[in-house]
Amino acid sequence: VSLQMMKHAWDNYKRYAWGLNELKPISKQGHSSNLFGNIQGATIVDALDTLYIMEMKEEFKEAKEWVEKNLDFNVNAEISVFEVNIRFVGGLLSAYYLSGEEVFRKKAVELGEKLLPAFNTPTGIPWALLNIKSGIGRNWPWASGGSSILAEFGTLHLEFVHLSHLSGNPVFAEKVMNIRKVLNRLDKPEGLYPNYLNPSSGQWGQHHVSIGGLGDSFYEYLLKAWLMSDKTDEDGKKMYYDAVQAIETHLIRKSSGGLTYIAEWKGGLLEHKMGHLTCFAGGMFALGADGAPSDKTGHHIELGAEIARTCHESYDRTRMKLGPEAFRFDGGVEAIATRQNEKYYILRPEVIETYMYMWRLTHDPKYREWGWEAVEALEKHCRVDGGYSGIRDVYNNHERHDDVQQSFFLSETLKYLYLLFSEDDLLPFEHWVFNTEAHPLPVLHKDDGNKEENQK
Ligand code: DMJ
Repeated sequence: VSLQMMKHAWDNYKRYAWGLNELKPISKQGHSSNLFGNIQGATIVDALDTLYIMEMKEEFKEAKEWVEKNLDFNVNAEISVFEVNIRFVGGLLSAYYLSGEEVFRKKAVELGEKLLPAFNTPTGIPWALLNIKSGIGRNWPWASGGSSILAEFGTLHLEFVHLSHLSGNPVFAEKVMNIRKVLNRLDKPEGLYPNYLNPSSGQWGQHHVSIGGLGDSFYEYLLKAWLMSDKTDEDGKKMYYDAVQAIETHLIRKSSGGLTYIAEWKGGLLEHKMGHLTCFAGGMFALGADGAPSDKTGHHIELGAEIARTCHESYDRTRMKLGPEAFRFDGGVEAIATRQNEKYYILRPEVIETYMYMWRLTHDPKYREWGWEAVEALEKHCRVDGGYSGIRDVYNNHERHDDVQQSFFLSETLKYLYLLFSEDDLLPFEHWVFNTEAHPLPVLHKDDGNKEENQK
């Protein structure tokens, strides 16, 4: 089924928005997001590995040809370093590792080089935004006193380690190792990492902590850096398990109805709200169970299972059986969005992602059942003639579509669904880690460097 869904999403993108970043499936035209500046083709690059994995050979071939001829980074564009890294660098790296086609390696390294000026700050903590022509960077104007964002500068590690590996140029890995160093020198309030860090002063901004937006994939990349290093990156390991400990103590709570959730922390006060983005953490906790002290393994799996259950409830308690952007545990509600501007669903993957991890790690059939419920809801409410669209209010009887087919729907949501219903030996966890945009990257074994050398 996810293959049919992919075909519908891809064919319509191809028909109405080919070469542009994303598709507007209702108005049947291209959608451009300023996150990618003038870099074009986000959907193509994000979808490459999904096409490959699903064995959509024709489509993969036409996507590759587009990359060869048209993917161009010599543009005057201000881009989000984080978004371009996870979608474009990550997408190109995976396409290279899966297919072995040199063009993807070349483009990934070329783009990586374009991103390097973002690290020209007094501390080496990169800017959020970068003009890839002039090399001038800056931060989001709304981010606490000129701060960089934890989930942005903390989500470069996996890709940059691979860029060094594939280019033979150590500079990429050095840049991300330095981020670690800066973080390790800082005092952390209650052992927690605030979402904001000023790249000039090297001091934290506001003490807001989140495992959802602004924080999320920083934690994910600590764990995955350790896994991707064939479990040799002890620093990454320690930082991850220490962080989880602090998160459990200060952010994880149980509702009176028995649902475990992860709240947001604002200078010591809890906001009892959990984002859809935060739901990825169920899969993360379960994936990290193995490396936890042996008396804690079961506990980390259990935590993953509880987060999966809570997130499933957030879907089940809506009219459309699709989860809202954020749900609350206060004012008499549990796992329900109470604010109008938190009731939308934009084809995000995190809940299905967690089902996929939980399925692989426990084989409890309920995760496939829950995944199937999501498929049915997507088909019923998000599928339109011209592709798939997000929904403005999942509690409403009638769909009001937002008219965007997000590129992560093809790279993540559909890929995780496909994996949920595939055998475990398709991209096994021993050999692959998924970047935060679901692009698989191989685990690097100690002798990998030599092997590459031998092949040359
Ligand atoms: C994706 O780009 C990535 O999963 C990122 O980590 C968070 N936001 C979207 C999907 O919701």
